[in-house]
Amino acid sequence: MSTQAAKDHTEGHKIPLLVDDHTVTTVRESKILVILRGLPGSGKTSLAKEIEQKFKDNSRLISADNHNIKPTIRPSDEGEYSKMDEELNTCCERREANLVILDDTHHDQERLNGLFDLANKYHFTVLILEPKTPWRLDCGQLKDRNHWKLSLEELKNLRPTLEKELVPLYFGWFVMKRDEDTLRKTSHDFLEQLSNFKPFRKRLQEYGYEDKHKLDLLKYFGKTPNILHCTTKYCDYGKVAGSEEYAKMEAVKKGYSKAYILHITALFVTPRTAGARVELTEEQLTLWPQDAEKEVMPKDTFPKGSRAHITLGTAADVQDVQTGIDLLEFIKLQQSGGEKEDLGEICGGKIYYYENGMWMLNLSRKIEVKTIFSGYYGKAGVTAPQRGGKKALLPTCEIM
Ligand code: 2AM
Repeated sequence: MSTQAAKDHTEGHKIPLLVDDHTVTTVRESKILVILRGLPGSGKTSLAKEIEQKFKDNSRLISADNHNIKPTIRPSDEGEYSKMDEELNTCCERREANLVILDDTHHDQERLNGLFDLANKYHFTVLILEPKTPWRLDCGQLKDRNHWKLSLEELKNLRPTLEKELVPLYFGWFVMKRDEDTLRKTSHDFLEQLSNFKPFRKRLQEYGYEDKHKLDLLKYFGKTPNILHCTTKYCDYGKVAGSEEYAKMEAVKKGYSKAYILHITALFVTPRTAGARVELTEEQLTLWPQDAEKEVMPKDTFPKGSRAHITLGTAADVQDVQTGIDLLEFIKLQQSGGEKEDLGEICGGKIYYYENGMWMLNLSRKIEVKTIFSGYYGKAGVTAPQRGGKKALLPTCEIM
């Protein structure tokens, strides 16, 4: 790449992953799969190398060029990715790097789906990055720049698959590995203590159990998201109204790949869901959709960001989206000044009973979790079984 070209795609277009110190530190402690996407000659390789250099101690760059895979529109031949995939799988499985960078055109949705599955399997957060070079979609210029010597026609055939932005299933803040483990333990301990809490055992009817019996909340909330996250916008790959507009928002473009610290102020449990209430900062609120609250409770009025939460677990047959609705129910009760019972302290906070099996633990100290703002591109409904059982990793509720 010429000096001018390098300048063009770096100056003014630096992504948080490369220039934001907090992001750089967070990424070093995380598991991230960077998928570079774009036409041949658009500047992917330079960007890939720049990222690799920045994180040189714990990154691995895997390039389709190095495996001699020519980017074309034809269905990829069975074996052509086998060596590259072997390298990728080994790298993830053996934890050879915590930042894996894939340099390929990534124009084929089937290929991408396989990569999203792999990211899920190994618990990597995905970042899809595209070079910002002015010529990235200019086939006339790309013809002279791509080292595969693809013709104008071949490039024009590839272009439609790459000019449209990939809209994820949802955008959100993804909790980084270490904090995720701690948050899961905190949730585990809270659910365990609440299961044994006398006032809770006295009010089990809302959960469909006889009062005074023991209900194991860890089993009850048997489903938990594969990667803990706070959804900002559910897009269903662009099918949801307003999702393309959201993806194009300046704040979203700027915030993508950036690290944020989320503040958790409370944990809550209802007969349907278990969740963590998130208090958003001014900066974080710029990523919050205007209609996020109205979308699920059109008749009520809430301060922006009221629905912000992390789903910790859901009961059988309950969708994750219910957690945010349950949180808004709590806030509605708080707004109307309704009765709530103060039942003392457990798990580093004050526990309150509202009504209809709704419990909230207001934490005396906010929990801070490190996150990266990105999208979830894989299949819908990927959840993991609750890591429950007898063996709590921490003896009591530990608040970070
Ligand atoms: P959550 O954010 O409450 O956990 C995929 O379904 C993800 O998108 C889940 O994490 C889910 O809930 C979130 N989500 C937000 N709004 C949704 C909607 N309207 N339909 C489905 N899922 C939604």
